[in-house]
Amino acid sequence: MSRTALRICPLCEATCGLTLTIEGTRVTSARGDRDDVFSKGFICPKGASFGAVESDPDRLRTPLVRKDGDLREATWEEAFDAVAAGIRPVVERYGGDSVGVVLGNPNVHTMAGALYPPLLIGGLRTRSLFTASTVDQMPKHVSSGLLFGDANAIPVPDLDHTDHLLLIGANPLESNGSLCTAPDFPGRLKALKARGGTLTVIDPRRTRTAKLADRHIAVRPGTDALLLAAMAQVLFAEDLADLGDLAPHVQGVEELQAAVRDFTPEAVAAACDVEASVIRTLARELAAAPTAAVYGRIGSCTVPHGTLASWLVDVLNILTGNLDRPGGALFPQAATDKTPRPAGPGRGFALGRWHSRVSEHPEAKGELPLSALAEEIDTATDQGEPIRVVITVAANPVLSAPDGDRLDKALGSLDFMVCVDPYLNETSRHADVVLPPPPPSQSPHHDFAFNTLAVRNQVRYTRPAVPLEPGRMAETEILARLILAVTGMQGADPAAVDQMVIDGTLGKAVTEPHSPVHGRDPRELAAQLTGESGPERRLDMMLRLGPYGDGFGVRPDGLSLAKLLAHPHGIDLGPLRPRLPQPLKTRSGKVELLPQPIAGDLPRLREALRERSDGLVLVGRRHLRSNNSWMHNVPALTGGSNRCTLHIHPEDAERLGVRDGAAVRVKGAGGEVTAPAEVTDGVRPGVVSLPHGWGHDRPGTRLSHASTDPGVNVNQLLDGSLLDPLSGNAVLNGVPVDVAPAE
Ligand SMILES: Nc1nc2c(c(=O)[nH]1)N[C@H]1C(S)=C(S)[C@@H](COP(=O)(O)OP(=O)(O)OC[C@H]3O[C@@H](n4cnc5c(=O)[nH]c(N)nc54)[C@H](O)[C@@H]3O)O[C@H]1N2
Ligand SMILES: Nc1nc2c(c(=O)[nH]1)N[C@H]1C(S)=C(S)[C@@H](COP(=O)(O)OP(=O)(O)OC[C@H]3O[C@@H](n4cnc5c(=O)[nH]c(N)nc54)[C@H](O)[C@@H]3O)O[C@H]1N2
Ligand code: SF4
Ligand SMILES: [Mo]
Repeated sequence: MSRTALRICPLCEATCGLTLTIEGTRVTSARGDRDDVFSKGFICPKGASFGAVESDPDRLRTPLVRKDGDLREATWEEAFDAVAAGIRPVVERYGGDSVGVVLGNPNVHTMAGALYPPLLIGGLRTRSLFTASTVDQMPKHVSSGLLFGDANAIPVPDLDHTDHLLLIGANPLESNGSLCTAPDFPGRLKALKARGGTLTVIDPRRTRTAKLADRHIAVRPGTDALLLAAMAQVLFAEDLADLGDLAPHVQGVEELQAAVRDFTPEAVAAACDVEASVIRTLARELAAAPTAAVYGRIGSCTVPHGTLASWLVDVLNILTGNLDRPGGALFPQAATDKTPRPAGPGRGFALGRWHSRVSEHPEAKGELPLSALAEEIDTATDQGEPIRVVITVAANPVLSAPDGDRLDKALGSLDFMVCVDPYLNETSRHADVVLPPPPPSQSPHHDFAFNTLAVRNQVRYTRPAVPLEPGRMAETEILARLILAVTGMQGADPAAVDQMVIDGTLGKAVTEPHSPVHGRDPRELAAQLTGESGPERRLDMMLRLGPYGDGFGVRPDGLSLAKLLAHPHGIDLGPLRPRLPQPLKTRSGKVELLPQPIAGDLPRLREALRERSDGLVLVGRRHLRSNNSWMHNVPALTGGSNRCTLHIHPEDAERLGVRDGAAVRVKGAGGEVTAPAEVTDGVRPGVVSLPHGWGHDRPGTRLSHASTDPGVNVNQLLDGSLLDPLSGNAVLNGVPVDVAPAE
């Protein structure tokens, strides 16, 4: 007997609603849910392989605990006892900072990852926090923090209504979008063109997205900040800057004008390898469009001037009056956002409140650069204790961060390591305890993070489609128990963790004048919460306190968990709407257009005008049927064009004597790898491309399919020293390399 159940897809940021077919406890197929209020039936090949992804026989079914050097299957009780015994003595002797917490990308794709890590970090009192953000979007957080006073206030292009989209360093036809949650991104781009809009793509590769564009500019990698600064300069010089309704909310326009004055198109053209006249045209088109949105992603973030480029993306939106207006770039309002407080000055955003021990990198958003994790473990200084224990949750930094070999060695030298991960992979092979979450069909799902980045306000929740198998533990419970184990409360009831959050949140809400529950009794409110589990009760609380919530009875038609459960395909909350000045939390209460740290970084950008090298630089790429490091073990998603090859332009190939299909050696500051060449004019001359997440040839892993075609780890070419200084983000694109035929 088969049945169907709904499940939001967790495999990328598009958050498509899926209809799963289930036989017994097995997901046998997945199709798009046509009634989903947001995705309306869209599905991609990864979503269609949902069943294959989760039934991978290499997925761990029980915890593993290291005994006499080997990882062996163990009970949950043994596993958490081992965690407490391994971590507590280290915390007591060396303090919380001696425990490094590493959070990987899939945390933003699970409810557990949204609800528990803050408590883990708070409970440990550790400042040794490293996440995938510093190999990804930290520059955007920093620029938003500085411009708007809130690192999480990220404007999203109004994809469905804009007349002109300028897309920089993003390839949504493969990635399905990022920091812009839009199921069927490809369809939405085609709709933009069908309604007469224009698409411009800036990318050193002629990607599938670039092929769709009206204009493709194959910029030299790493130079977008120069190009965007020149566009801003043109807007001022040609009197095209027009803030419109934004003007009263923005300060620093004149200072900005002065700051970009010398970044003329002529001055940047050679560095960017884009003609000055083309840069002028880009600026004019942006200003002339009835509405327009500038949007930058990986290729604009993971570069030496990532924060400046991210800042300039919003500067251009602001100067053309497109920030916070329909058709431009707007701030979404998610159902689980905090109760909106009245507009007015806030606390602002601070950078560098503390520094890493070894290289003294400033923290950003409470995090240290993932690039610095290895040295924080393997280097002694007189500035405090090194990291002796690492806890990873959904992270594979041995492949995703620079210099995996060094990190690999460092992880092997730890006193103790715990990984919450479904796989025994390049990172978790070093663990003393592995705690495997259940497959996604057995987990509830709500997108806490991606709804704050979605092109339409909407809310959806799916309960587990399949009941937890015997012997499994929900990831929410794993993390709650982990928190108890590392804070000296091993064995306590995990429900206490949720109750603590509920009591704390409601206790605070009743004291806030702007809260719908101001002045009420928190115990009375807590008693009203519904839900089958702690996480569900927390979701109910957040929905009810949130911007669309029922305010615990104040707005009876508002949102609650019960209401959401009554709408299994989700609830549409309408298009993105102007919200300024409410989201601003700067000290001035305005958009601060030229914040001091940005002004302080502009001289470095000016220097980049002079740095010219004629050597090859490396960029990455993504493949539709893959996802970072962890989907190469699923046969249905591998093979074909999804390969770890070096793309190289025919001119460069000829000059270097590289033949299509032949092995080439690629050398960077951090090491050397050998991969087959794929000669293609899909990359511009001077640029080569290797995808990331490969290199599955280390011993002690359980990745039987991935290890048959391991590929190479592109991040071994990096030594971890190249960072965007303001954000601590790793430079992963535009990295100098040498390429030669392999002997
Ligand atoms: N050169 C280069 N390097 C890059 C990038 C690049 O473009 N170029 N991209 C960077 C980016 S954007 C990112 S986000 C990072 C990603 O880097 P990471 O977050 O380190 O890597 P992932 O491969 O996404 O997966 C992390 C781990 O999550 C586990 N996992 C999967 N599902 C679950 C789950 O439900 N629960 C738990 N607990 N674990 C799960 C997987 O088994 C895997 O071990 O890589 C970065 N590295
Ligand atoms: N299929 C698939 N989907 C994914 C992922 C995946 O691994 N596979 N990963 C997910 C994650 S974690 C993320 S963060 C998102 C990322 O989403 P996207 O940012 O859309 O990802 P990419 O496909 O890496 O696109 C980055 C583009 O930037 C270009 N680029 C490189 N350097 C530069 C430069 O200096 N300037 C400019 N202008 N462009 C440059 C590259 O050629 C590439 O085409 O994708 C998510 N979705
Ligand atoms: S686009 Fe992303 S969310 Fe949608 S089905 Fe594919 S992997 Fe899943
Ligand atoms: Mo990412």
